[in-house]
Amino acid sequence: MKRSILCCVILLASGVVLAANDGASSTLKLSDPAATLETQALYRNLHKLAQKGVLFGHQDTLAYGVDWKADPNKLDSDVYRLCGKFPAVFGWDIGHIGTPRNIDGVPFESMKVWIRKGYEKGGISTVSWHAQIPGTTQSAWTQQKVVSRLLPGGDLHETYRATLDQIAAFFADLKGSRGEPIPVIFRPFHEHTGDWFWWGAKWCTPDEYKQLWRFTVDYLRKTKGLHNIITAYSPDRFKDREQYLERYPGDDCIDILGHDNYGAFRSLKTKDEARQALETVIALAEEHNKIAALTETGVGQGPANATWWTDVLLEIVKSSPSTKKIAWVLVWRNADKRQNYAAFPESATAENFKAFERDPLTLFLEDLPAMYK
Ligand code: BMA
Repeated sequence: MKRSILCCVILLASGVVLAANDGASSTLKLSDPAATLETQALYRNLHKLAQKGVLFGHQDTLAYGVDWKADPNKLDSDVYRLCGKFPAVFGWDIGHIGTPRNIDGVPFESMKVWIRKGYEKGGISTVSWHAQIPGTTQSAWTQQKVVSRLLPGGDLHETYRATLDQIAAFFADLKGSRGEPIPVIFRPFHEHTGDWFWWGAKWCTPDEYKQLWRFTVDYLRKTKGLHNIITAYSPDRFKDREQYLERYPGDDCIDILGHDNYGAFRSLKTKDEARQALETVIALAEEHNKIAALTETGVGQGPANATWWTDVLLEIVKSSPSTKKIAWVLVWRNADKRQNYAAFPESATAENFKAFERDPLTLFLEDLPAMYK
């Protein structure tokens, strides 16, 4: 057998191989061999777009903004109010799944409506999970060794399965107009290089962390039959590629090599660290035939950061040919006047954000080609 054919057969056996007809040398590989066609298309198109643009994302953008809450029957966003375009990537969080409202008060039923509307408009939804300790109301920030107890054989394993059943029901309810499952990017157990969450590095071994991921993904895919899930791994700040990969669950489990980084993106004082972090994530994504993303970043929208969008964020993203290949950047939520990461009409960063939007590199919802075909 020719080496190239053999190679192809091996790849086909371990995941969905998506030919990348965009000049990229790699063969893109989605971890779910049974991913739906729309999920495969989204992954392929995200990779293709990443070669020429950077999608802008915002957490909870459709649900509320500074001083307002949305009506689920219409689409609104601080970003839209300011520049007339919506983010291309919609961030959501399923913390407090199993109750009517998420960790930040967003009703789960409304969240489903917004995910459906976002999809109909051609946008992309990514779902993080500030998970309470399963079966309890103890928050994600509970610093306690609990991961091993959730794994098969652990005393909380059945409880964990029940929580995953609730998540599976939420994902299964996301259907497009033809009844097709809506692809979503699932980003649980994030920032695990820190020790602030119960799944953080201090509270479980690398093996336990990987097992938690692998059990979760297998359960959603194989037991619950969900094939509309693209997974994102997102360490917080890391010192080198070894630390980035130390808890990586594997190419057959993960699709997006993400990174959460607020600290190094605050100002140009840490530009080198931020650039190197992006370069590492992008190089690793290329080596693993995956997609790289800056899954969380941002600063407050006050006068001290008036030109942050172009002079810091874009400056870092454009700092090398490699860094420009980050598929998206997502900024966190606009909770109120004190906690806000996207510009809004009265914010000190408003004019600069418009320049960021006009930059040819940035892509908003209205700039996207069809992502699901
Ligand atoms: C944090 C803050 C909190 C929020 C949590 C989950 O970074 O925004 O206010 O509850 O994320 O979204």
